[in-house]
Order: sequence, then C-alpha cells, then structure tokens
Amino acid sequence: MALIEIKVPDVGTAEVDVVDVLIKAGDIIAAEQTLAVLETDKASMDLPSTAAGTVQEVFIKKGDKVAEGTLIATLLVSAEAPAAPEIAQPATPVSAPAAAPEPVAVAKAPAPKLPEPAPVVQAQSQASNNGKAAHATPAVRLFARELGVDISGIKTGTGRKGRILKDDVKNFVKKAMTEGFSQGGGSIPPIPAVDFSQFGDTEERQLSKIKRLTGQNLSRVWLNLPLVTYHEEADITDQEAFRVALNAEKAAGEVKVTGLIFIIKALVAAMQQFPQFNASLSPDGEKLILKKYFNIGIAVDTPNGLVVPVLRDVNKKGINEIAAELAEKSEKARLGKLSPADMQGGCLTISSLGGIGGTAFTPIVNAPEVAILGVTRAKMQPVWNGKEFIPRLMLPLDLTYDHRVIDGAEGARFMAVVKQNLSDIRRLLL
Ligand code: CAO
Repeated sequence: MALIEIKVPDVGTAEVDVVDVLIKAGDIIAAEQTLAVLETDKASMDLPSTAAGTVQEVFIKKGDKVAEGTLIATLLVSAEAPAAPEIAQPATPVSAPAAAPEPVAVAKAPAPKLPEPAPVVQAQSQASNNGKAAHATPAVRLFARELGVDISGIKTGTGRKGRILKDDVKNFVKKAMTEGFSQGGGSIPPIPAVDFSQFGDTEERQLSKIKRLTGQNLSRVWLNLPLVTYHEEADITDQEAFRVALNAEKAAGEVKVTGLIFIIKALVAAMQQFPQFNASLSPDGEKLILKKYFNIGIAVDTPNGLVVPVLRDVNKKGINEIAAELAEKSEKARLGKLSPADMQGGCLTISSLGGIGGTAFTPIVNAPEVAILGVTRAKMQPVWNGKEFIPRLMLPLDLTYDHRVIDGAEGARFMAVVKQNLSDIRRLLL
C-alpha cells in the first residue's frame, strides 16, 4: 500500500472557491471519481481522483479558497496500482496514519497532476433562467442526464449562488411525476422567459382563446405524432379553364367556385380508394378505426385565429353545393358564430393558403385525423411535354401524414391519385 497526496492542479486562475467536498476519511473511491467541486467566477469544475483507493484524510472543506498546489486529500492506494499518469510536482512524503490496518510504506507518492478540469458547459444563449445558464457541476449534470432531465428546466438550485444540486434534480423529477405532463410537458424543456424590454420597447397583447387552444392542440400533436410531409404538384390547367367558364355562367350574387372545391372532391375520391386515409388510430395504438363517412375540415383564417369548420358528406354533394356550404361556414367562422357541432366530425383537413401565396409548407395534422393536405398558390410554369415546353398551371400540394398509420409509399400513391383527379376532373365521375 502507498499513501499519495492529491493537490489542486493548475486551474488557470490564482484562487478558486471550494463549493463542494464529496469525500470523507474512510471513503473507498474509484479512479476518476469526483473529490471536490471548485468554482471560479466563470466556471465550475470537478476535481477527479487519479487513482482508486481509500481516503485517509481530507484537508479542504466547503467554502475554502484554494490555489494550485493546495493539498486536497491523502489517499491510500494499492502498491500494485498503477501510478498516477503524470507527475506534476515532487512528492511530499507523508506518514502512515496510526490506524492503518497494515504497515504503510511512506510512499514517495507523486502529487498527481490532475487532468485539466472540465469547466461546466455554460449555455451561451438565453436558454434558461432568464438568460443565465443553469448553474450545476458536471456530476450533477450527468446525474440529470441519466434521469432524462434537462437541467435548464430547473430554474434555481438550493446550493450556493443558486447552484443546482443533486437533490434539486431529484425534487424536480418528483414534482414532474406528481404533476404529470400538465406543466410544459414534464421533462420537455420549457422555452425560457426573456425580458425583451432590455432590447427595446415592447407591448403585451393577450392571445385570443382560439389561439391559445389551437396552440395547445398543435403542441400536443407535434409531440405525439411522427409527422412526414410529402410534396406534389398537379397540373390544373384544364380544371381552371372549366372553373372560369362555370363561374362566368353564374348569375350575379351566386357563390363562385374556387379551386378549393375541386381539391375537396379530388381528395374525397382518393380517400374512397385509400380507406386508411379516412381513419383514426385507436388510443392504444392497436387498431385503425375506418370511417364510412366523408367529412372534410377546412382551415379558415379569422381575426381571432384559425378555426376548422367541417363540411359533411362531401362525397354526396356537388361542386356548387359544396361551394355554397364553404362560403356560409367560412363567413360564420369569421364572425365567430360557428357552433362546436360545426367543427366536429372531420375526417381529413385541408389548409389552403393559395389565396395568399406560397410555394410549399408543412401543415400539422389535425389529430386524431391521420393526414392534412396543404395547398399553396398555383402558378404558370413551363412544362416539358416530350417535344417542347408548354405553359401549364401547376398547383403545389403538401400532404402531412401520421407515419404510424401511413407509409411513405402509401402517401405517394395517395397523392398521385389526388393529382390525377385534379388534372382531369372527369375522373371524379368514375
Ligand atoms: N392558387 C391560386 N389562386 C388561388 C388558390 C390557389 N391555390 N386558392 C385560392 N386562390 C384564389 C381564389 O381563386 C380567389 O381568387 P379570386 O379572388 O380571383 O376569385 C382568391 O385566391 C381568394 O380565395 P379564397 O381564399 O377567398 O377562397 P378559397 O376557397 O381558396 O379559400 C378559405 C377559402 C376559407 C380556405 C380561405 O379564405 C382561408 O381562410 N384560407 C386560409 C386558411 C389558413 O389560414 N390556413 C392555414 C392553416 S395552418 O396555420
């Protein structure tokens, strides 16, 4: 057996605070085990042991100030144990303690040069604690990681200067388990609060109830569903010519048909061919509940936020009837007069931004539906027909689906049918 001294290595600064001592005389410790935690103004660092052994005496306590060379502890190590990897300073012989179980050779034990302590990783962004990084030692961070806790979710610790201790992590887990996922999703790190007034003038505006509820629902979907978005383009040149002609026949005041009505019909025809798109996953994820009715939700932009009125049994209705119903429901939506029943029972949703613009986006599924179709603005494009480029009106489509229910190939095949239906609306008669 040999007795070695462990001293503070070069910590890059004159003096550091001892914020935690993790060993006591008699402890059996492993190599690399943290002996103490030191802290400068900028960082915390763990002081690891370079050898395994039994702690004989500890020379520092919490609150001490130490510097390079300060004796931390003496360690009784096995004589066969490999020497400390690097010798930094000449050894100082120490006497064997009287209580040692066997005669201890007074070792010319080298004061081991400790590996360069790893500073605590400080978040550079305002990722937590109102712009301050979470304050914790690497050992506590490791402990938190092992429990799956994002340490930035713990606002302040009970340690000195708000340092997060192991007990704070344990309490955080206990609290999360008691409260469930109601507060910001349990172990999901919350978005930090930032005081924007430090950057300039600000004003607070209350979110509408619709916006708050939509936000909760979208977050729930985002966290629960593996979403994939597939992009497609349909040639709607012929459909558009028909639509324009149809609207020209209408008397003044009659509801005009927009391209969206054809999209609704094309989508429903594809759903009839692919029943898994007109379905919902059972809550236990074991079964698919197939629906025999075809109700389409339409996302409508209103001054108070997004609402989704549902058009019922669209498979049984004609173009003009659907156009009239959409006009009525979107007007009701904008006036805030939709009843809950108007917004229930949807099978798939369409989110059309085509009246505004865009080339593509990734809509979020309105779960428990399994897919949503996004639409952006159609535009004339040169399309190669094998001999020459011809101008065609191309409509961008984005299908986001729940990958637990829809495979990538199914999504692509489904969209190929939607595209065909839109390019040649005679197919809707089949
Ligand atoms: N490409 C080119 N032009 C388009 C188009 C497209 N994809 N979609 C609509 N248009 C045109 C229409 O033909 C119409 O042209 P005219 O004024 O010449 O008749 C104009 O844009 C306005 O259409 P519209 O938006 O009023 O009608 P619509 O049937 O296409 O859509 C509705 C109805 C209720 C879906 C829409 O008004 C709306 O609220 N859209 C926003 C939905 C939304 O916010 N989605 C986001 C959800 S995710 O946050």
